[in-house]
Amino acid sequence: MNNADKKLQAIAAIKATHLNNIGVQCFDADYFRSLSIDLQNRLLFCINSGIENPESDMGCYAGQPDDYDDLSPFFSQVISRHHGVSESARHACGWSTGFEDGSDRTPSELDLKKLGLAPCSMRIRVGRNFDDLPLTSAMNMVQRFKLEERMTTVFAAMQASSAYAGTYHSLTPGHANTITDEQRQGLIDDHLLFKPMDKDPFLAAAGIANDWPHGRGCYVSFDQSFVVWVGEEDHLRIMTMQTGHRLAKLLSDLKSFIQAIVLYSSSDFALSDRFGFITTCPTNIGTGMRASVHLRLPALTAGGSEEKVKKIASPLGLSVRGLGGEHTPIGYDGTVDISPRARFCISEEEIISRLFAGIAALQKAEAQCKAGQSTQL
Ligand code: ADP
Ligand code: DAR
Repeated sequence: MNNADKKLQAIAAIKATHLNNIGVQCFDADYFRSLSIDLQNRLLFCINSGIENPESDMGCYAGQPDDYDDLSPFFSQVISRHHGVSESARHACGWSTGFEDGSDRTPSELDLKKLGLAPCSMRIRVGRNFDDLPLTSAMNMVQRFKLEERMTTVFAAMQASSAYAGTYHSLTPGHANTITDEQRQGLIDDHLLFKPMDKDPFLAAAGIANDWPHGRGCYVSFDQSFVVWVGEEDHLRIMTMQTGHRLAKLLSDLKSFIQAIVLYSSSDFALSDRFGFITTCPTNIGTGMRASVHLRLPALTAGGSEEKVKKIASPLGLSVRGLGGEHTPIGYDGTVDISPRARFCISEEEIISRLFAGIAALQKAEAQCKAGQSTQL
């Protein structure tokens, strides 16, 4: 039995037992057999993480920027299942690379002070990938060094900007900007750098953690408001993190920061007419945007569990993560990471509007819980 047959056998077994594994569930053997050998290999590459980790939710990652379009019968099903859209859905890309339309649709309000909140830790990030390199799952060491070198040049150009001037911290051994383990841990504790990737079974099986930690690092502006991750799950995670109330300002600041990066880098981001901004994981396709606020909900998290928050948040289209992000525990004081789940077939402006509405609803539920009332939203 050849390698492909073994994989097909494994897929059939997982399909029968793991109904939540979207990548495996959307794999169709007849479609697979209709493909060229090259596309068959690319499709098997994409679902390898779901095969090696049957308990996956998404169960697949793209390997090449063109995978979504070249394997669209598969990926349109995956996207439909995860994002709750039709298989023919197309993402209208408002924030195209050059922001050609120049329009600013940022909602003017969305001030968290109106909800009676103390200054909050707010963060908006987007995943972006260059269109002239494989995605992080399929890069080799040379390509990872090429990505880091490209961004080192961009970060050097940024020193001329008072808003974005900062420091690049490399995880690459021997890099001019390489940092110590203590410095790395400090950046992680401050939420400025991603967790080690080599121990994540999903990322390891997908190839995303290959060559760890070579070609990885993070850029942090001197005021720590603007951050770029290099070589994590996407080529770039571009983000702004600020403590305050004004969500709309964060969105506007991020848009300007992305524009500066586009200006300084002589390469284009991978962008599909149908799927929007290309990301390694289909959960981020479209806008690539996650907008989050750290919210203290001591009544709803009494006993240290976020289950009650999730029960309220899920119907509101909100994800609940821990203090350290995905797959981490909530804060000892009941702080949780709240963000809209939607990334695809939604505008960036609508994402922060949903975040604001979600926080308002959770604040109301917290007050009801604190007063001993049942949470009625
Ligand atoms: P991503 O948001 O990039 O998908 P994670 O959920 O793992 O990845 O979060 C990455 C890091 O960003 C974690 O350290 C997490 O604590 C931090 N983070 C996310 N949202 C906020 C926020 N609103 N304020 C401060 N840190 C945040
Ligand atoms: N754990 C993987 C990926 C889920 C989405 N999270 C990302 N992309 N960080 C799964 O397939 O469940």
